[in-house]
This record gives sequence, C-alpha cells and structure tokens, in this order.
Amino acid sequence: MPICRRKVTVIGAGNVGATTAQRIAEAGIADVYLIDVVEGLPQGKALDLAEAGPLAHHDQSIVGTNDYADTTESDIVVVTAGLARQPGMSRDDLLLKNAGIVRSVVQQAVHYSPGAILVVVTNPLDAMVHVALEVSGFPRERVIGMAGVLDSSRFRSFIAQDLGVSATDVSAFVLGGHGDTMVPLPRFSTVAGIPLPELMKPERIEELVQRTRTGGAEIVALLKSGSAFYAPASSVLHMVDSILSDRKRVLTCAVLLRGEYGIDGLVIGVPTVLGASGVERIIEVALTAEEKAALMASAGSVRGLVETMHNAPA
Ligand code: TXD
Repeated sequence: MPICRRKVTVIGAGNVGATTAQRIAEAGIADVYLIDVVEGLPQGKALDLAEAGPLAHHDQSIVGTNDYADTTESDIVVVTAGLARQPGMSRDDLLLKNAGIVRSVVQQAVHYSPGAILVVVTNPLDAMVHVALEVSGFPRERVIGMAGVLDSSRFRSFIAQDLGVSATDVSAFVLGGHGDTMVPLPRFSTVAGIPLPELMKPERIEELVQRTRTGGAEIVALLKSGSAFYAPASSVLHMVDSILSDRKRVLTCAVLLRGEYGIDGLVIGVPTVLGASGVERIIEVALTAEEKAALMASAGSVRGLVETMHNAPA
C-alpha cells in the first residue's frame, strides 16, 4: 500500500515556529519543514528535534532549510515569521514591519505550494491574514488566521483555575479580532454544558474576560523579552490536525467575512468548521446588541490596521 506522508512547512524557526514543529512531529501527523531567513537556525533546531524522535516515539522527518524549493507541495504552510512583541510594544506597532515579512514569505511559499492551506500566526494577526490573502490570491477557505483557539484556551484556563474544575470540561467562545478588543462571550461559555453565568458572579466573569483580552501582554510583561509560544503552538497544532485529519472541529479562526455577522471584506475571528479543505463553514450565532457593538468595535480596529497598511508608502 502506498504511504502518503503529509507535509507541513513552518516559516519562522523562532519560539512559536520551532515549538509548533515539535508538536506536529510528536503528534505523528506530518513531516515538518522548518524554514527561516537566518542561516543555520532552522537546520540546527530541526536536527535537534529529529534527534528527539526516537525518544518521542515518532518517525516524522524534520528538515531545516533556508530554501523555499525544499517546501515544495506542502499540504499546510504555517506562517510565524516576523518580529515578536517586546514589553510596552503593542501588536499594532509590529504592523508595517511584519506586513513586509509576511508578504515576502507568503510569495515564496505559495510559488512552491500553490495548493496549500495557509495558517497565519504572525501579529497583528487579522491584518497579516489580509496580507496573506492578497499576496497568495488563494480563496478565503485556504487562508486562516490562528488567534481564536488561543484566546479561547486562555479564557478556558482562567475559568477552570477560578472554579477549581478540570480545564478539559470548560468550553469557551471568543469572537473578534486578536487584540485588546476581542470579544469573549460568557453566555456561550460552559462548564460541562452549564452556562458560565450560572456558576460565576458577573463581576468575576468580567475580570476573567479582561484578563483574557490582555492575556498576551501578561506573558510579554513576565518574559521581558519575546511573547507566548507554548499555548500558541498548541493552538496551531489543533488547527493543523483538524485540517489534515478532516476532523471538522469547530474552532474560532480569523477568516475573511463576506457579510457574515454583518461584516464584509474584513478578516475577523469567528467560529468555523475546519476540515480537509480548510474553512468549510462559518457558524453564525445571533448576538445581543451589546455583543454586536463589541464585535463591531473590534472589526473597526482591524479595519484601521488594514487601512494603515494600504496607505503606507510601498
Ligand atoms: O495568537 C497569535 N496569532 C500569536 C502571534 C501568538 C503568539 C505569537 N504571535 C506572533 O507570532 C508574534 O507576535 C510574532 O509576530 C510571531 C512569531 O513569534 P515568535 O515568538 O516565534 O517570534 P521569534 O521567536 O522572534 O521568531 C520569529 C522568527 C525568527 O526566527 C526570525 O528569524 C524569523 O521569524 N524571520 C523570518 N523567517 C523567514 N523569513 C523572514 N523574512 C523572516 N523574518 C524573520
């Protein structure tokens, strides 16, 4: 029987990229090609990861390279290349620098993998998905931003810690852009099916919502250099696994909306069904006036970034 190994390219061999490569290889779901602009970095990390293979009980190949030709015919290309936030720096400060990096790496990657699904991680996330869409010319189903899975996981972990329950029994729903205006939705967040408002006082819920919104900055402030990467890499693994295994998991992803949620032509985080062809469906739920206003405010801040990029001198 022919064996068809799946191929995932991870662009950027930094904290998120290398940890993502490790998680994908250890899950045994694909061979991983790690690529970076820095010579030796992806090769060194890939070699180290490959040498852990026998101990981690996987036989995936992990290749480090600086040459996009090696990434030919990848099933999925994960884009983590870019600069990470430093303390006091907002995601938006990164905008123009990372737009240039994402433009260049996507251009090269899609040349060799025209049928791939792009999973974008670089910040500011929603704006970078716009860049990847424009440069690749791919349909929106195949250009997907990772943020909602991470934001939901942060909210879930805070709820679980607060209530003293297993994090695996907590399900949470976060809509909107990946920024301080993201929209965690407590009434759609549950503990073993029990809506959160039945279990927690509104003031406490609001505190956890606020902590979720600033969850990335909390880690940046602690690390003092660099930003979160373990939970981000786990989030990418969830998305990659749902696509490669056609699991059709319902995951919040940043995707180009065409009228859904009353938003047109803008990338924003919404619940999606992720399967073999990428985003297979966008799930729409009715929002209260307050939730809708919060989503529109979040969309407004993404729109501002996109306009800044379009108005910037080339
Ligand atoms: O929720 C989310 N979407 C995020 C996003 C969660 C965590 C991190 N998020 C963002 O991902 C973060 O703000 C950054 O924009 C990216 C990557 O974060 P990471 O922590 O991995 O940054 P590193 O460790 O600095 O790694 C970036 C790597 C580094 O090795 C650079 O040499 C490389 O990117 N890089 C490039 N690779 C290829 N090609 C080019 N042009 C290039 N430029 C930099």
